[in-house]
Amino acid sequence: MDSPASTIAELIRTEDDFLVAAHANPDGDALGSTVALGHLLRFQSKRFHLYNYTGMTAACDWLNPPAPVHTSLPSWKPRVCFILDCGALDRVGEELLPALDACQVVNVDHHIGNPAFGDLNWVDSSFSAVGEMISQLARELGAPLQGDLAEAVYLAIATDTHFFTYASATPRTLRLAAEMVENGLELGEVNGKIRNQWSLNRITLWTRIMQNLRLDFGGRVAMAAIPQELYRETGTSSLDSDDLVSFLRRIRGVRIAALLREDEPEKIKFSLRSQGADNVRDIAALFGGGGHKNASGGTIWADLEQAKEQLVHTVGEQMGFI
Ligand SMILES: [Mn+2]
Repeated sequence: MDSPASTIAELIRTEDDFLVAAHANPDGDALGSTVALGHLLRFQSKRFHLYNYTGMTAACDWLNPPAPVHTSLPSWKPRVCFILDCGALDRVGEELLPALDACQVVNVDHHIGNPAFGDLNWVDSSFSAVGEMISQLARELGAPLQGDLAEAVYLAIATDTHFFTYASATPRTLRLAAEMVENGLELGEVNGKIRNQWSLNRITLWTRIMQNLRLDFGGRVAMAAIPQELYRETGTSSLDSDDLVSFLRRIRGVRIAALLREDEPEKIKFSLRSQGADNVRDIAALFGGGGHKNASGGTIWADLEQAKEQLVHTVGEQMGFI
């Protein structure tokens, strides 16, 4: 049987008029894989439209996409729509959803629990990032992993593995990175472009959050919370608290790190991080959430204080700390 990568590569060769979308409020993998796939479609001389509901982020404005990443749909009708890095279809945003009926949907994702919403589904949680999956399409299509394509793939894998510190970075991921470095990717330069993007406002936000973090169960659980007004007060957005939950894990002895974010007064988003055998996906699932074994999240419908108590209690119970 053909591998999913060869099936999709064949679709790219034989079809035309592609739309490429990833989840709104894109992270490095969403943008990196969108841009990388764009390079492959350019390489194949196809008509394509790169799309993101909320658009490119300022932190990634150094990327060189083959065409702009639009926040609106094309004037022409796409025949094939790639949906990248979306564990659930609604993450692409409400604008694209109605347009998908008219095209062939190709779902490329690495989230456990992806419901295979595409006409063609390549869902494989063994990949560190969707960008790593796109690199396999590049191989199938004979596109060299170098230059702007390599930078986009590297952005995806480096950010989703937190610079190769998560167990999701496999030998295959590291070989891919090594190959791109052999092909001329400048690690010092590209890591600087990815990492050195903080604003002073972001530092202020992190300082304010850290002042109120709490440790429970003898320091095995670290938890921080972000009230809605804190973003306003510090001139930041939720993108500025992106990696904070991983940072909490750096406290010695912490096994589970939790971050809660008040989106609306009774709508609290939470993220959990762990390491090794400590499974936070199962904990998130108890709240209707999902994700990966060591990185998960979900929503708690309660006020911020109640949500904190519910989450810390559930974590303690599931981990056997109580
Ligand atoms: Mn991803």
